[in-house]
Amino acid sequence: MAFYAFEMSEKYQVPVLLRLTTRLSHSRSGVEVKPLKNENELKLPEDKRQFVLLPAIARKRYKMLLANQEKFESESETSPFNTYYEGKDKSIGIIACGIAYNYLMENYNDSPCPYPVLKVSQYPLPRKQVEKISSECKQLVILEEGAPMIEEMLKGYLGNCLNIRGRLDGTLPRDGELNPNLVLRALTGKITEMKTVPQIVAARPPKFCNGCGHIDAYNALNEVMKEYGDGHVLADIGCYTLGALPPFNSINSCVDMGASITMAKGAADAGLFPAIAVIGDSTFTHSGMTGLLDAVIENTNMVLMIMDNSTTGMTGGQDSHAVDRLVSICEGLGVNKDHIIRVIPLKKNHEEMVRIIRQEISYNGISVIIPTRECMQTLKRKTKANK
Ligand SMILES: Cc1ncc(C[n+]2csc(CCOP(=O)(O)OP(=O)(O)O)c2C)c(N)n1
Ligand code: SF4
Repeated sequence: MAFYAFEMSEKYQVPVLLRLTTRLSHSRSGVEVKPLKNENELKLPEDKRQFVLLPAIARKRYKMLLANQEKFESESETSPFNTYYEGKDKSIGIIACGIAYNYLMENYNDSPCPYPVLKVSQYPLPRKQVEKISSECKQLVILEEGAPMIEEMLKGYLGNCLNIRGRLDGTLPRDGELNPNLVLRALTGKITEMKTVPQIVAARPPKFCNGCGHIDAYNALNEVMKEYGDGHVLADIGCYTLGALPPFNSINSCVDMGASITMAKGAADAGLFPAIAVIGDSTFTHSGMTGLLDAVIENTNMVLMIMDNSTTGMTGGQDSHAVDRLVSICEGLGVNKDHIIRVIPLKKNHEEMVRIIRQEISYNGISVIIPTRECMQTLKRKTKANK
């Protein structure tokens, strides 16, 4: 679908979004790989103002986008990703999209699905096929992950004249992920045979790896924060977010990449003391640096901890731009050299870390503490490769 999306994008000169839902993003399976295409030759846009989205130009581009809607719709009608299955039992018609289609079909492993099914994986909705299923069937059940986008759209397509069931009328839960059991209950009103989750995929709550440096950094921070109570530590997304869970309960926020620093700054501006920001090394170079510049310029009274494990741990250990650069980046942004302090998060250094965190909290200005120790997983992989 990614190949196809790029082709559509080139053909119509529009961005095409590939929409992934939670379970798909967190699944593994074999995939069929197409031969790679050669990269397009470098070519500047013919329309020199294509990417100059000043209001007057943007208004024209929007007209072009609207003019293309009919073409997009006819692409959807003939798309290989939108298919119509002619089931015999017309009491229900099913519109299923993405992974919800798999959940549906898991219920019909042994026998074909008795109902007509329109599988939608390309948008806008294929209008003719939607009209076909809605005119053929007494009611429609809409199966879609996430927000009930199709269900809401159908009200516009078909008006309220048709019996449409899905997340909006409670046939399916309004939030949360779907699964084959919920789908079966939506169709039959009951779960005849509960599908159980095989042991091998049983839930495993996330936790730090043994020996992770984040553990030692949080132990030190927790000891200091006992004196101040909850609500002072604004954090970010990465392995260190696991510090939100017991037994640590060290952090009080995780909103989006970089938000720790700007939220801590806002909290400090509003009078919170101490205000502590906790961010990973990769997240810092991705989108934390601008917030730090702001804090430097306004000499905000806060402590920033950059958890440097020399990698992007949470997403599988990709290289981090921050490696060997954190101190010079902070200096470059204007943090006072005396208040950029590296510590090694190890049990034996606990007292020293506690002392430094206390000392920097008592400094009236912006301090950066950098607990630095390599992620256990990348270290293991490197050691193995060296052997
Ligand atoms: C905008 C955005 N892009 C990508 C991600 C995926 N993501 C989750 S955590 C993370 C970075 C984690 O690396 P780091 O900050 O170094 O912390 P670590 O996991 O190594 O402790 C990324 C890229 C995201 N959450 N948001
Ligand atoms: S992957 Fe690395 S950073 Fe993440 S918990 Fe494990 S040791 Fe810590």
